[in-house]
Amino acid sequence: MERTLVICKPDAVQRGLIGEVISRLERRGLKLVGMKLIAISQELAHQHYGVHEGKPFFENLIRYITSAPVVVMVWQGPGAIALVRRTMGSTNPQEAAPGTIRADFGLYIERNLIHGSDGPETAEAEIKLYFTPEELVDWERSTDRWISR
Ligand code: IDP
Ligand code: MG
Repeated sequence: MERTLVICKPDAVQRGLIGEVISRLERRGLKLVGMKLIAISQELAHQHYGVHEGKPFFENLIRYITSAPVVVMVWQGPGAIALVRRTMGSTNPQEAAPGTIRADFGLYIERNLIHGSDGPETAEAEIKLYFTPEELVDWERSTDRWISR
């Protein structure tokens, strides 16, 4: 089953929106298999966002993601990667579709509340970056038979 990394970014944590994000993903039917509150170090931030190094917003992005604690999570389900991306909305909240997390709670691209892996390779690499295998829990959910076929 597909897994994806989700981060409630510092603004989501500071604004008390952790529960809102979790609730939306839970209601969607996805299963939470890992979660922790952490402070992202400079080194981890550079590893995670290395692909954006050199872009004009890079330094600001590093400052943003390291500015306060974040909640990192792994969510599992069929097509979880794309499903989370659609639930998040476009990178720029101004362009995100109404009903998405970024549209419902965001105004600026620099404060867009949530991260979600953008493909199978990045999901695998990002999950490894934040979680050891022992920190991920493979569990049976009693509601699964009402959610899956
Ligand atoms: P994503 O988070 O929707 O996958 P990416 O293009 O991977 O978007 O960018 C990573 C993060 O970098 C964004 O979520 C946002 O926080 C920040 N970012 C991306 N583009 C810009 C920009 O043009 N200005 C400022 N920040 C940006
Ligand atoms: Mg991205």
